[in-house]
Amino acid sequence: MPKRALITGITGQDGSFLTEFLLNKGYEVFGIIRRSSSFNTDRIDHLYQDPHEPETRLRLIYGDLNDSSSLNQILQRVQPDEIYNLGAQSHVRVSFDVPEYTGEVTGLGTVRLLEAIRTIGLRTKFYQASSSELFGSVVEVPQTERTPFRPRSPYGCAKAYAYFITVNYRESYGLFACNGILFNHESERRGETFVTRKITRAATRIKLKLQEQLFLGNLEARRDWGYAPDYIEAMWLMMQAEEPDDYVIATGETHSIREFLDDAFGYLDLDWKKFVAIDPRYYRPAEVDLLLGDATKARRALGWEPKIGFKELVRLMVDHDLELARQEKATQQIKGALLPQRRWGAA
Ligand code: NAP
Ligand code: G4F
Repeated sequence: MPKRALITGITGQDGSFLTEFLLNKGYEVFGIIRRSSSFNTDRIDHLYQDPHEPETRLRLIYGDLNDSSSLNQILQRVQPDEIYNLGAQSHVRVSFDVPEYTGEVTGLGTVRLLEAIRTIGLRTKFYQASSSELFGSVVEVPQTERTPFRPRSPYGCAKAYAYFITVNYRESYGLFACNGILFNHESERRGETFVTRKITRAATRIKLKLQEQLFLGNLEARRDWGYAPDYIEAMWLMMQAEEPDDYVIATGETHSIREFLDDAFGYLDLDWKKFVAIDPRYYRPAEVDLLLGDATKARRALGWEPKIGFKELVRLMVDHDLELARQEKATQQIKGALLPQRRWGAA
């Protein structure tokens, strides 16, 4: 019998890579999706098979982390061996605009799942997508599993609740539950309102004269950026360990937004200073200035280490987005219009 995994957040960056990873390992994968007025399965469409095919190993089910009854029904029906809770309102800047909603989805969504596991009596393993945002205004550099949490946003606070409730269910009910405290990880599938992808999309569109300017917020913040598929492997390794535990997953390198701009625009032979303007609406009421992780524990206990470094990450994202821009340019030449940068919202 193949193992069964249930993924919340399957339509997101990590959900899509995790689905590929688990299907390649022979798992049956069940994903919870939300109803949306437009298609929201772009990242997993290439994996979807005919649901009437007997060989189908990926199935999507409607549900929501804010809806306990849907979660209970799905868990009863699927009886998964492993649950990966990746679903979240995951945008830090947006969490200041919708703090209560972020608390519901990103914080309470976790206890809804854990309670469903407990009350049904499921013998499943549980992975919680914890975040380096927990460290917030950091009290030490680098950050490890022992570094105290000082979250700086409604998102960080919601993730702190989710982290501790996961530990609590492990300690109270003996559940195999682990927290992956993942530092920023990016890819060609990263959401376009996160800073790395916003930069690589804009730089490549500017290169092809599809866009004239890029509006950003704080350029001084520093992040420990890795490549998402490397981090997916770490999630799975945690779930295969003898005992459940919590792990920092990071590259051990930190870079500023400025350095990301240097590398992304530089790779395209462009000087970003000519194109980037500051728009204060992208500032956050409270900023996380510096993140730098120490993944020694994961390296020793799980044998995990990142394969893709900073420069390679920037290049692979730029290469991907340059191809997208070329396709866009071809369409534009037919339509004959210059599209501005999308500037809806504050992200
Ligand atoms: P993402 O691309 O923003 O994906 C978030 C996913 O959550 C989407 O599939 C989204 O569905 C789903 N979702 C949102 N609200 C939901 C709800 N009410 N019920 C069910 N699903 C809901 O995020 P990601 O980058 O893949 O990150 C995955 C997880 O890791 C998140 O929990 C994030 O907070 C955490 N994390 C990410 C990073 C990082 O650097 N990427 C680092 C640390 C932790 P729709 O497509 O329908 O919106
Ligand atoms: O790309 P970001 O929005 O990522 P952030 O806030 O670090 O959060 C991401 O990583 C967390 C892990 O630490 C995850 F838990 C979370 O779900 C998410 O995936 O912003 C990175 C930095 C910030 O300091 C921000 O102020 O970039 C700065 N920034 C500057 N201009 C900008 C912009 N960020 C965004 N999104 N948009 C800008 O225009």
